Formats: sequence, structure tokens, C-alpha cells
Amino acid sequence: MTITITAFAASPDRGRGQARDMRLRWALEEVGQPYEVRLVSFAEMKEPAHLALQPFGQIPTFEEGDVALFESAAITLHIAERWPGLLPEDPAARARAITWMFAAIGTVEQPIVEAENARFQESDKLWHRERQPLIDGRIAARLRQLSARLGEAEWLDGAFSAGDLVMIGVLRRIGGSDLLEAHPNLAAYVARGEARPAFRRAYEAQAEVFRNLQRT
Ligand code: GTB
Repeated sequence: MTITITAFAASPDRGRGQARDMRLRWALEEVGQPYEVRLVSFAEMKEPAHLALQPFGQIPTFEEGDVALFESAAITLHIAERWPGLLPEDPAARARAITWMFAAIGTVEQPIVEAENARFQESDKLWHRERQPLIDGRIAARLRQLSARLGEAEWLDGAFSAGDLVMIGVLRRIGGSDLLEAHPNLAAYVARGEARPAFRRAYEAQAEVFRNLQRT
């Protein structure tokens, strides 16, 4: 059965792999599953056909036969459970890997998204300048805690897992920032993820979408 995911036809990140289809592409590459991509415009995302798949009018989505999913972490979990390679066999280790996926989106990503929203949607407000350090402080606190837990380990809990994939996907959103670079072990952790052949293939595939867009 063919796997089809959706991605931005014209990603605002200009091919830097910041949109969340990148997580799905990476997960599918890790488990060795070929996939097709349906590119959607911002207008198409808000039309009934796409809203039936993604009620919030966003990308990414995942379809395979009668399975149609939205939410990148839920899709990553589905991929990790459907094909071997991203979750340990041992039930306790498997549960911990899934816990890291939830921690990534529920605890670490949350202040990062808040900071992005503030930068893009509230920067014209009088109070923005005062609020920004508060939000950055929340990110810094989470990174300190994550850095302490990772220590000198290669991955968060033993072998590379879907937990690392989602966490690195989240940390890439602040890649190169002072906040991340303040923790060399986290910066190295992200770099290790980005060096994985599956990540490279996924990154190239989404970058090619942007290159094609420039050619037209
Ligand atoms: N919780 C959902 C999930 O994880 O799947 C969130 C999905 C989501 O935020 N999708 C964004 C989207 O469709 C794209 S990824 N936005 C369009 C809309 O809401 O109308 C977020 C994103 C977008 C752009 C950049 N960038 O340019 O750097 C980075 C991340």
C-alpha cells in the first residue's frame, strides 16, 4: 500500500526542513518505507478535502490504505509501531521511548512554539520586548533540564528511538541559537541526529521541493 504524506507546496522555511513533515519523512526513512508526498498550498489546506484529513487545516498528514492520520507525533508513533527500527522491543524501554516523544511535544516544544508565535505575531505589541525574555527563560529552563538528563549519553534512553527523532525535530527549531548552543551536549545531540543517513535523505527530499519551486 502506498504511503502518502502532505507537505507545504511552498514552505516558508525555504527548504531548511523546519516544517513538521520533516519528522515524518525522517521516520519513514529510518524504517525504510517509501512514501509519496502531496504538496498543498496554504489555500488548499483550508479547503474541505484537506480539512477532512486535518481538522485544523495544517500539514502534515499521513495516509496508507484506510488509515488517515494527522498530528506529526501521533503519525511518528504510528510509523514506529507499524515498522521495526524506531522503538525497542522491551516493553519498559518502549514505554520510555514513547514518553520522550510526549515530553518533546508537550514539555520542550511548547515554550519554543510560544516564542515563535510571540516573535511572528506579537512583535508589534508594546509589551513584546518585556515578554520575550520571560519566554526565552522558559525555554532555557527546559533545555537546562534536558541537558542534565542527556549528560554525555549519545541518545536519551539507550539506542536511538522515535523519542530522539521527535526531540531532535523539536530542538532543530532553535538550532544555532544561543539558547541551544549554551548546552554543547544538546547541540552535539542534534548534530548526531542530523548526521544519520535517514535524516540526510529526508532533508534532501524536502529541500528538493523548494529547489523545484525556484525553478518554476
Ligand atoms: N501539532 C501539529 C503537528 O504536530 O502536526 C502542528 C502542525 C503545524 O503546526 N503545521 C504547520 C502548518 O500547517 C506547519 S509545521 N501551518 C499552516 C497553518 O497553520 O495554516 C510549523 C512550521 C511552519 C513553518 C516553519 N518555518 O517556516 O520555519 C516552521 C514550522
